Amino acid sequence: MRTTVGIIGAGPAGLLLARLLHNAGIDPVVLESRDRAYVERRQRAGILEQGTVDVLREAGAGERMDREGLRHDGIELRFARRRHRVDFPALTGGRSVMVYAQTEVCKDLIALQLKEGGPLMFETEALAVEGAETDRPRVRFRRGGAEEGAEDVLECDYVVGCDGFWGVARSAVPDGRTFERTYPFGWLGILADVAPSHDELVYARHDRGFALLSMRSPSVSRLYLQVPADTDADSWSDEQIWDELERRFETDDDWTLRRGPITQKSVTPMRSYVHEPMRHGRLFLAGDAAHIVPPTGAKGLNLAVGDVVTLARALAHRTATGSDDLLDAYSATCLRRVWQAERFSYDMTTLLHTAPGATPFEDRLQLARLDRIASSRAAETDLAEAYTGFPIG
Ligand code: RFL
Ligand code: PHB
Repeated sequence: MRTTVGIIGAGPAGLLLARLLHNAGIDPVVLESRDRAYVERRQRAGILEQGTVDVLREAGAGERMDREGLRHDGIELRFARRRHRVDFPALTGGRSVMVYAQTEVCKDLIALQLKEGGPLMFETEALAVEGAETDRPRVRFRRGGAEEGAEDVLECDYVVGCDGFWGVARSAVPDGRTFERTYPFGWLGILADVAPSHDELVYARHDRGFALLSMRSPSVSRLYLQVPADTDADSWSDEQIWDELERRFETDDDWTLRRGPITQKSVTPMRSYVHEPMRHGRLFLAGDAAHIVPPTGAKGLNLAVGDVVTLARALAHRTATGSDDLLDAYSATCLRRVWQAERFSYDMTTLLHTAPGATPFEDRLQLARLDRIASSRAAETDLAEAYTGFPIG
């Protein structure tokens, strides 16, 4: 098999890159190890930055998002039984975010790809990227489905690793440097068939740990609880989860938490990770394959979008002009934005979570940082600008 661009992974990064390249007249081949149903159901991100919304619209993938997505003009910070709303448009010159689940973004992009784009091969696992330093890089892969077990090679002009944190592409970038931090806690996340208890997201700092109220639709809530890193989700009963959420969201006014049947439950570990550079020869890394942020800043999917927009532009530029300038700048261009998101995600995480062994002094500093955001327009603006998104490119 031969193609111009071989993309490993059909998460948001790989799928959007395929769409952007298709629109630029380049039809890549996408290899995905899982089946379609799995990719479309994997519960993950919920928040799209303004820039991500704009990119999806321009790519012709925003129709259902504009119909079903929920525009949010702010978030609430909750601490010391107080509530503070951060008003995004007022602080950022009109910017907002969209609540539209990653599962839905992927469904929309898969439908478009199958209808209009090049090959998207599910149940096809990339085994290795070879020859990245040559002008004919190759992806060795194994097919599933009817041709189960058959090995094949995809010859490419360029290979893009969009295969997430556990993929194979990153290992083909030698001499890279990694920067990493793990956290001693994770998130227990639930989906529940109940109307959200608030019309915007609520980020709560509590002595017992962090809690987040989010949503998937006007009738489905998504909620998270900070738990120790090695927690088994099944060790929490539904009633224990609701009781704990209720405690952590408690306020001095008459706000109440609505309960409903829990339909999904899982624990997500927290990690900060960056691999530099994001390129080796004709192999490029994008999205979680190159970097991970803890979910507190809602940045992971949005970073993946920034990477592939930058890469699609560079590949289109190369095709149109023969110049490698933008491809050569790819890694440095992306990393600048990546580190801003790393910083913000780290700040939000340490602002809102209780670290095991934190001293009373550190607890007070955390409350002082929150109080500063609630009382200084400058501090609040910094949060609003970062949350609604850093510019791409
Ligand atoms: P993905 O989504 O992991 O997709 C990688 C794809 O590659 C496939 N794959 C392979 N295919 C072929 N051969 C191989 N050898 C392969 N190895 C892997 C995988 O099956 C998969 O389909 O990476 P991508 O595209 O870079 O997208 C990144 C985002 O998924 C991720 O950053 C976000 O989900 C992070 N995230 C959030 N991001 C946000 O912007 N806003 C949020 O509100 C937000 N909330 C979250 C999150 C992530 C969470 N979890 C579970 C980690 C909340 C949670 C709980
Ligand atoms: C979500 O809805 O899944 C979500 C929202 C905001 C975050 C993380 C996850 O910061």
